[in-house]
Amino acid sequence: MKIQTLALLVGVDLGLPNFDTDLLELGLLAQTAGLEPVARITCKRRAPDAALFVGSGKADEIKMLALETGATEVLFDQSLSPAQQRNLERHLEMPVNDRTLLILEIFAQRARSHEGKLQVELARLQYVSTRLVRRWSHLERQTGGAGVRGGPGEKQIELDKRMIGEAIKRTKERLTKVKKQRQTQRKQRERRNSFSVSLVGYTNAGKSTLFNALVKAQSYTADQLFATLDTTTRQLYLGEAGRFASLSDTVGFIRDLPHGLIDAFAATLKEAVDADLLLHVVDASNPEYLEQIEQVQRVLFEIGAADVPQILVFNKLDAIEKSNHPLHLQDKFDLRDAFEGASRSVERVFVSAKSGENLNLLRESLAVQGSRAEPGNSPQTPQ
Ligand SMILES: Nc1nc2c(ncn2[C@@H]2O[C@H](COP(=O)(O)OP(=O)(O)OP(=O)(O)O)[C@@H](O)[C@H]2O)c(=O)[nH]1
Ligand SMILES: [Mg+2]
Repeated sequence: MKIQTLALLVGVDLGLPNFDTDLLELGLLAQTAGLEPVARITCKRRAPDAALFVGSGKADEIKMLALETGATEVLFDQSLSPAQQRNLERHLEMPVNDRTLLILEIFAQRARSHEGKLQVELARLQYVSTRLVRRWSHLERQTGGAGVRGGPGEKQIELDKRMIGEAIKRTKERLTKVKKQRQTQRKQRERRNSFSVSLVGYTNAGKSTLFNALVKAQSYTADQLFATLDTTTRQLYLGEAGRFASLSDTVGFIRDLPHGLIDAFAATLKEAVDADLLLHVVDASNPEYLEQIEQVQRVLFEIGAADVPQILVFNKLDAIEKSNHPLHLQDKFDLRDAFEGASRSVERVFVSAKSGENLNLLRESLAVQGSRAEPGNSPQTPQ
């Protein structure tokens, strides 16, 4: 039987927007990474303490709470500097990690394709190069050391910066090679000339569930964050438009994605959103849905995909109380209401990917967009 590490969650309110009072997302990230959250503690500070991030009184309180609840690891919702993390570990006498590391860890566990694994490995090496490698050892034990990380963590303590630097260089070279191969494959795909649609959205919004419902494929879905990392593409017939669309399921977005991962996944994401149409899936039952739309729009903006035609799919209609159901299941949504950098309104459709409710409405919209995109360009038309 696998013994789960019990984790104590800590949130420090520095007066920044998006402070998660209940540490719900951190808890879900912890669970996804295989840890069990047993207690939560939050505090307010004007600025982080240079040495411990929190004050020493608070640090003592955290230690007490860990002892009381049996927690053997502490997780911070905010990013810790290497020095703060080290000092905290010394003070609390247990591993201390942050949100960034959790996300890296989940990506490492989830990556399946060769390219995905290399990308995560690169992000991990870059993260590790600024810190003691020791922090990885407990996670390695927990996941049985399998997967991308390879060798045992303890030995890696001896890895000096130069060796990590060399590993970074090698990984980059391998990535370049894999990318070249993929580009060739992609060119072949492009020749098929289908209308390309990509699902994007905050992690856990229901992209894979919708993907499956639309193409009746089996894409991995789970009530976990980042269940999907690799892009999957399937053909979808748009009856009314008389043509095929290629539908791609992609990695989910999240606030404060670690920088290494943004760089690592930017290329994959950019390719995924290099589509004729984006289906931006939103968990409409989540109280934070507006912020989640903002995060997604921001990333799309940053990777230059702000102007790609978009349909907002407000998913999980079945999970919204009947009294809160919208009057119209199809309307316009002004993206500026969620993200100030946006500049347009887009079509919005309410659906339930789970029950299938209103998926016909979405299919109709897809067909309309599909026939609009390249008039007269049916799949039979040779290029
Ligand atoms: N109630 C309800 N739950 C849904 C619906 N669609 C998806 N879910 C649930 O939401 C959770 C996440 O669904 P996924 O399809 O894995 O979400 P995703 O956006 O692909 O997530 P990542 O791949 O992790 O980014 C799962 O537990 C689904 O069963 C829906 O229409 N209604
Ligand atoms: Mg998914």
